[in-house]
Amino acid sequence: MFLENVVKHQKFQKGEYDTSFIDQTPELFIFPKRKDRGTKMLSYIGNVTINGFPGVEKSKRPAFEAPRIPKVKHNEPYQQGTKQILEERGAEGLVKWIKEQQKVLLTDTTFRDAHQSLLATRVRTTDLKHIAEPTAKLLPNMFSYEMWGGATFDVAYRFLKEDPWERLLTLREQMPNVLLQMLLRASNAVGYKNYPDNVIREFVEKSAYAGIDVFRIFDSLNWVKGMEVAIDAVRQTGKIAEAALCYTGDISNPLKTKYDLNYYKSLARELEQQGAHILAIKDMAGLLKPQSAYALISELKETIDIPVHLHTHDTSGNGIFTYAKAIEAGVDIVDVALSSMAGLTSQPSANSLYYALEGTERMPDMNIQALEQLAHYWEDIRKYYHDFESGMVAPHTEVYEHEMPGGQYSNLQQQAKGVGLGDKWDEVKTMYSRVNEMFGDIVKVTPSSKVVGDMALYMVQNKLSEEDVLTKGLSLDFPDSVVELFEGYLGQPYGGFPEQLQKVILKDKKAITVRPGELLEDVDFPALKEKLFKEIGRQVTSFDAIAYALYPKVYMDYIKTHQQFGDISVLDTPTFLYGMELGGEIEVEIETGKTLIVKLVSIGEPQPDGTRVVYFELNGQQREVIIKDES
Ligand code: 3PY
Ligand code: ZN
Repeated sequence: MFLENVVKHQKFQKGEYDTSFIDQTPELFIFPKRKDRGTKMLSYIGNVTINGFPGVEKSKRPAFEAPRIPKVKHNEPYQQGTKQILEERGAEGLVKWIKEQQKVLLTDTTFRDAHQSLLATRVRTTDLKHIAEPTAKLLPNMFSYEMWGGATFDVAYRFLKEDPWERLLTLREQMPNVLLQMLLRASNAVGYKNYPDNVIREFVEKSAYAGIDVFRIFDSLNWVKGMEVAIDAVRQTGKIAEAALCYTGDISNPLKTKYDLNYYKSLARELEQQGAHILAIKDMAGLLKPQSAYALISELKETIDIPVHLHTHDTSGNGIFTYAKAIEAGVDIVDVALSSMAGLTSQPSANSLYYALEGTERMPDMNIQALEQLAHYWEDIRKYYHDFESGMVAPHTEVYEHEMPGGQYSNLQQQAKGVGLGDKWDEVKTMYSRVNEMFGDIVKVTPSSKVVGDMALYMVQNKLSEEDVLTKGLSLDFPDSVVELFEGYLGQPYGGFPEQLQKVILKDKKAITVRPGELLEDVDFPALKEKLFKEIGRQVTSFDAIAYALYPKVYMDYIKTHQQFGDISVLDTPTFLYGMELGGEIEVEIETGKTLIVKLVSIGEPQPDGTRVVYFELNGQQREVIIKDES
């Protein structure tokens, strides 16, 4: 199979290969699934049917309608889009093209931030795959599709037990005409801590190779030094380095002076000098008010020469108004989500923006019927993931007080429940903003936002006030994430750390002020691959090696699940999350043209050793699996 992959590969056929061919072509090592996959899959289905899925209420499988997939002609070619502009004119040519556009351009975040913010990042590749081609064919005029990075990488391995690289390769194939975009946490890559420079470079190179065109790069403290390596790595690949300033505070509030217009202007200048092709304003909590958006965008357009791309969250309900003002002020690109995946902690709705701008000269080039049809699909898909919804059902203006990012709200709420503070959620939110003040009013976005959240939970749990922290701090064991922040391992905050607090948190530890990457030793990838090869007993791709370098434990747990159950990413989502009903039948396409028909026949009574026999039919043949009943 490997040889077959090699000889069929475009580069091989064109003779464009040398000794680096195999190393640079890691997808060749994605091997066909193992032979006993039928039984392994039945074990998974039996297990989830009996024991349920973490985070999903164990109940009867709801009756879901088949999702409405808009029909597009598979054989018809894709309309050319921004991807071809990048390929033909290069990064600088694409930037020039953006600046020439009169209409506002759009990025659709439905495949990434929308579900990260509404559904705890749980949307699976199969649900993205089924709508990828219709999306790219029906909305070929999008600037980009944000579909990777942020929390999706970790969640894919950790909870969905699927390979995020396969997601990227699959979507790239199905969406060849529009730029694909990812969110990169600069030196934190797609993780929660700083990684060695060569891990960042390797990650960027392989992501670009696998299909990412636009890298939105941000530092969780707006520390430009922490973004240098990532920006440079992206520029080296010929792709688009979109450097973000994270918006916090309120430029129109005269009492909030730390992050004022001048702060953002000089940050934008620095990012442009650092090599950004595009400037992103990353309003991760949705704090940018309409009039402030007008002021900020107008000033930035005067200050820098690169295009400006605005990202917000609609938590307060003011998102469309903010975009209208930003568009009036000349913003080049804005982020939206399809209506059924928009609003609340997600992005403002593309469908609403269409009507808000109808008839104006900056009206974006999009087809409202296409938006509505695609939104139907997502309306159906969203139901599968109901148990991961945050429970927020109405605009939440308290966000202007607590400043919690859209993607953090439901996560912190879960974390609070996990430590028994579910009934103290209001207190936790208030404490979150008090901790922010105590930390010196820092930028809060992954991972710095997580540190603020950890400290807020710690203080509520231990009934501590700010004064207690300062007076009793030397005898307190603060959460590791808090210590690391104050040690400087996430970088340096604007204005520095509050000194007295830093002393009690660090005790006798020393803080660093240099870029953490300068102190971290490079990962020896060949040695890592060899070690991993011994552990997992199969060829190790560069993709596997990066995943292991970023999250060794999460990656190894994923491998174990894979060994136990095989490739469960091929299961439909209702079966994956809820299992099967007695007498139910499903079809599973395990590879193109090869389908298994699975019927759940009966479930035996629990045995004294706590197991049950689950009886299936697999393509008409009786099969049984033994499952441990965890209840
Ligand atoms: C992430 O880092 O995942 C974010 O979405 C931050 O806003
Ligand atoms: Zn966001």
